[in-house]
Amino acid sequence: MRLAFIAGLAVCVAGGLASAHSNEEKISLELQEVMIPMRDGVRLQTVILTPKDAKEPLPILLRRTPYGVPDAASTGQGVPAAAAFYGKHIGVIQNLRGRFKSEGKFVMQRPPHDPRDTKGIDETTDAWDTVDWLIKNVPGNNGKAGIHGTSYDGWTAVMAALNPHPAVKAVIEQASPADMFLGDDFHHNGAFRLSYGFEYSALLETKAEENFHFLFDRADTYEWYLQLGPLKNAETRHFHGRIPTWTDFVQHPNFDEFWQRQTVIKYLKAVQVPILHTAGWWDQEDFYGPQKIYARLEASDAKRQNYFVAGPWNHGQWGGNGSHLGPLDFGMDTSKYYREQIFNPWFAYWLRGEGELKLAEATTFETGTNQWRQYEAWPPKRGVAERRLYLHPGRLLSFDPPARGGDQPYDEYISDPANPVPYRPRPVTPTYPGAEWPVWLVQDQRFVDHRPDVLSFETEPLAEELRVVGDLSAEIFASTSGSDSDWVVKLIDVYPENAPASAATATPMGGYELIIADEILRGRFRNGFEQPAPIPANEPLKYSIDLHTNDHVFLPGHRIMVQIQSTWFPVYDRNPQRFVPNIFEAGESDYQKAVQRVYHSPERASAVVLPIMENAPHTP
Ligand code: PG9
Repeated sequence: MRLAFIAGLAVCVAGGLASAHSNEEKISLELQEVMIPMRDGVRLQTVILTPKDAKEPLPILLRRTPYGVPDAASTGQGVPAAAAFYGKHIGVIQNLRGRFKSEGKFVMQRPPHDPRDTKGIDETTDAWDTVDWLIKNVPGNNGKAGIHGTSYDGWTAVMAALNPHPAVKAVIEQASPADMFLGDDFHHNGAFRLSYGFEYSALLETKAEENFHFLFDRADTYEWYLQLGPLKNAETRHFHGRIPTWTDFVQHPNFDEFWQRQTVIKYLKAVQVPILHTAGWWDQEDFYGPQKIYARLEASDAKRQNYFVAGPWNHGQWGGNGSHLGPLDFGMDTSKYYREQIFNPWFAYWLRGEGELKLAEATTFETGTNQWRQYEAWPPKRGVAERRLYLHPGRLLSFDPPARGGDQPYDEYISDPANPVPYRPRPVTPTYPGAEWPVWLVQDQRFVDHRPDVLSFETEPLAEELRVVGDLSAEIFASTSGSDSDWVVKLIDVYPENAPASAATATPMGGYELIIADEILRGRFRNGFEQPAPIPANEPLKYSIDLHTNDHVFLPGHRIMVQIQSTWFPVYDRNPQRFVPNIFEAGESDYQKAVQRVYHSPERASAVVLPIMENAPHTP
């Protein structure tokens, strides 16, 4: 979730008038709250922000959200970030059904209705009805509408794009989830995102008129979740059947019809309206979504209206200050660049007919060297060769395959659900509204690499830079003494010992271990997500793990590291390591220690597969 982020800009709303001003400009906005009727009579709470002294008809820019709309007393929560933006659009923000004063029932990621049901409603019809009403009822609009939003709001933008109202001329989705079982907020590859799933469902479903923060009675939620014990205790001790999304988690532990109906991917048949997808390399919530949605639509983009942008951001950082993330300094305000060079010109072109659209198919920020790059395809098709970086005995990594006659075919550790690897340094503060959650993916991984249940394999310092551009994966050969297991792979950039301190935060960077790509796979789903299957004990098996997409340069003197572990807590629940049909119903005694072996022999050569680009591409 990302609430208001208004950079370099103050927005005051008083007596129905909002005024947005930076040092240079002051724009007055008329704030009006209306209840817009949907086709089934349900009315949705909607705020309309109209520039006061508009000299010409303006387009409408709509955002649909479960998180609340600005009111006259607020400071303009969630209003687009650049002041210049205000004067040029009629901003509209609407609460989804059942949230705040909107009527009807809130359904978490309500799937599209059955097309045979002529009276059916969903987020696509609600967006359609809203735009229709706005175009007909808001004075001074130019008949065109754009839709945008981050995360949940980004997903509602994608849903609107499935069957857009004819007035909708352009969409920007930022970090829209694509699939809640495979890669976004609630599960990754079937592994349940415990702290996120628990806290987020409580946030939205405890009270209709509030974003509710669950009250932990411990400062360290690592400890709290550990003491919760088996997942079934969440229901008996806290939720008591009152949080529908939690009930859904419990009832749908596999990629069944429930999750398959919810995934937006299957509804994306063709590009219906120009659409731009925005992803953050260190997005802690929905990095999977925008890349998969872009890729799916790209397969049917006859008119070339589907675009991809990725920057060095956490979840929603494009709306704020993008000059650094944690200690990583990017040498420029990358978010400002995005807003001024991409977001604003996109809507100016499609909604107001201004300028030319000079956007490359893909615009990505290359981390390591800190430069924007443009590509004619994503992932790039030209100049990229796949190379395997192999695990070796002695905790080494190298592009050479493991040699015959190596002394030790595997490394081993004990994974203990009673002592899981923390995903960020303790105390693990609640997900929201803390400052730690947004930066956990860039935290120094040295806090775990000495643990006996984390295997770290490392290259020698690189003699030359290594440019990783495109899609990455891991192929890990591993065994467990249990009958179920999680496998976590992290690809890490290890800074040289003499690296200068961070220009942004003065953090010492010598030896810093920065995650570049990461993922978890729940072993029971190794053959498919619909049917879990026990793992045969002590049998080495191949696990293929998608490490998604990236644009990163490992600089000379840096090392590459791969960390492997079997717990990542409490962002992921603990795999009991004894196969049970439904982990949400596992008992205390199902949680057992397991001996894990990761192989690096010639027959079982575990590796990460990297797309290496030899020559630097074009810079905008
Ligand atoms: N990541 C959040 C979310 C999106 C969709 C469903 C559930 C959670 C969000 O930031 O909105």
